[in-house]
Amino acid sequence: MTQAISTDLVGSHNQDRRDAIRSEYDALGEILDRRDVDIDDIRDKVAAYGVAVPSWGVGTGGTRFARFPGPGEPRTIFEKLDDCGVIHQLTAATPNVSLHIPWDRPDDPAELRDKAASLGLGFDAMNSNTFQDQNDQPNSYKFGSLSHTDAATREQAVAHNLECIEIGAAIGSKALTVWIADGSNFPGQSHFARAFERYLDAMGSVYEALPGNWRLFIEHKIHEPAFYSTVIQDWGSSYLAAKELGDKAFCLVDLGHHAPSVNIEMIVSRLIQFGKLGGFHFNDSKYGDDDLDTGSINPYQLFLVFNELVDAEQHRVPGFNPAHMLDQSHNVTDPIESLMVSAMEVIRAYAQALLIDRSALEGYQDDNDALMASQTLKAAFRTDVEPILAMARMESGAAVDPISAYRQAGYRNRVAAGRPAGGGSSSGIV
Ligand SMILES: [Mn+2]
Repeated sequence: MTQAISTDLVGSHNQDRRDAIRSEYDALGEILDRRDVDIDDIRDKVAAYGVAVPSWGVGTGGTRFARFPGPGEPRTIFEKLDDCGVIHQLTAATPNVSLHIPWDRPDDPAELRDKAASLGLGFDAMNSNTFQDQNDQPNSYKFGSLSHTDAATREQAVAHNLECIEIGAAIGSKALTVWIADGSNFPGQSHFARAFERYLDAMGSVYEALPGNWRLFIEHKIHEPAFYSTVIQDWGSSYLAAKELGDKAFCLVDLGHHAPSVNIEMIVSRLIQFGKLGGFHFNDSKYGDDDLDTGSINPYQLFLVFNELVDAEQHRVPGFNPAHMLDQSHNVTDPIESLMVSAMEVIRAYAQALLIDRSALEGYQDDNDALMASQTLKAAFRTDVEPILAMARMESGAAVDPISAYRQAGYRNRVAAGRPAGGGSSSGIV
């Protein structure tokens, strides 16, 4: 396997921290033991957990106003995979990459699959793109894609999604995520019901083409780029579409795609209860679809989402298997650093949710003891689980402190020499 960061460097980095981590882990183990929690069980679950990295996340993103490229941006899907390999090598938390077509369209899918395998990576859901026009396409998506009023444009969008499935099948992916930018900017511009009907009809053709073991994820978004209405604006429309399409269609929750103050963890619970939670795009936001690093603004919300996921896992909800993916845009940080931090924040939320005293919580809920129910969640959230995460990383051969090891290795400067500025591929916010 190819390792971009010297394993000697990682080894000596960990050696320097080994005694401290062991002592912190043992101290936390005693605290958890008093709560009847076996710290090794939590560590094993943490070690087995993975969240997928989006290929577009390793490039510098932008805003509606400007994009400020960073040094050493990956120019091709192969260079993006190299960066994803670094993230996984140092965190042991991101074994899969989620690709975007056409940005990552390979000349030869087998070559892509081999490259990923050489880095110890696999592929999560494919992402189609009908929210921008490509140079060679006959019909424009300016006024929509899968829900466009023009049949030929809808057919073109369907054909693109079928190509994504075909490429994905060749590289070992088993899901397609569809987010459309279709919507309207003005009241009256679009007939809500007819647009949704056209979408369902077109998505039906995509659904029919899914291989037997594939899943279709429908990603909703309340606004942007359409500012008055979007065709799949919220989890209600997403659920209706998933229900209409069939058993292989599910809803995908991007944490930034909701109205302000929406209770996202409750949406997660509803989708779990009715068997339609397909997966996540983790990120964080303060105002809109900010695509900030996961857990950077509202870590408690992330924890509450994981409370629902662990609850479902422990109650063995049939068919429960949501895809966990990051979806962020990095404007002012090194994308590799942001993605490493976010992967660790997602795992932190998972570990904290595993610490919830669930039988106590259920007792307080039955007794209507609001204060103690809330305190039970807080007790888990307040626990500093960093020693568990660090131990899991160290034992997996990843770095105790991934950011520090990454900086020490000088990876960014090294690749910048071979990746001239201005060559960055288009990356966006989806
Ligand atoms: Mn997304």
